[in-house]
Amino acid sequence: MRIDIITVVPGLLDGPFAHSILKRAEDKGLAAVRVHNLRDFSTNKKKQVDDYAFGGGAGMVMMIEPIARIIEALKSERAYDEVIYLTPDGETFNQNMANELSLKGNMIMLCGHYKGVDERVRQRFITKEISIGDYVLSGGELAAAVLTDAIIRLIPGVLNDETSALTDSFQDGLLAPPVYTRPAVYDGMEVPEILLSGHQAKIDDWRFEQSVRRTKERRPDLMEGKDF
Ligand code: 6GU
Repeated sequence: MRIDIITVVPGLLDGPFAHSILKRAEDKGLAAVRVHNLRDFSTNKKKQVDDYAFGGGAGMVMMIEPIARIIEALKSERAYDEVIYLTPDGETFNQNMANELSLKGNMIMLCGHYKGVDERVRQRFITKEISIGDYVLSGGELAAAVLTDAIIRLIPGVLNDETSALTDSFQDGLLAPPVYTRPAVYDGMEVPEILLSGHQAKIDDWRFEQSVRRTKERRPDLMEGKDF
């Protein structure tokens, strides 16, 4: 899978893909993330990528031509399954969407800025509009980093047993149970005895009960339609 991210602030995305699981995915050849500066595709001398809104009002609008140029250039190199626009008025991202997107081939992510993109960009090029939650960020870059992380770690072969996605919170629709490591006693605080018992079936039952309890307490909305 290749992810091409289009942004007016490429510096914001310098860090996240060079580390840890995302770096390993790239090193193994399972995923590649490339960041493109939209300004390099500006069609005028001033390297302008935004302009005043027709009809007036505060805030600039991202112009269609530079965006069209970079998307056409990318599409001439390879096929893309999705062109995603990161915007606060998109569909709210969740684990189901991450699972679905992890099965795709290549993707383009366009980061919104200013007052957003000219509506015709959405009509002509965008296949999905995604938000990461009900709050406003300065631009779509951090949202693109969030999607990229959530998607790439689900590609088969990226995670090993230690980091397996199968036991993540949300992967089975429940929050994860509490976890412990050495020491078995810290300043009088003991690890639940069952975890030291060696009875794997009982440990699995305990973890499931803890998951259900934690989900009921913290996220009762996730329990709807579940019969335990
Ligand atoms: Cl995708 N973009 C911006 N600017 N703000 C957001 C967002 C995206 N998702 C939540 N807030």
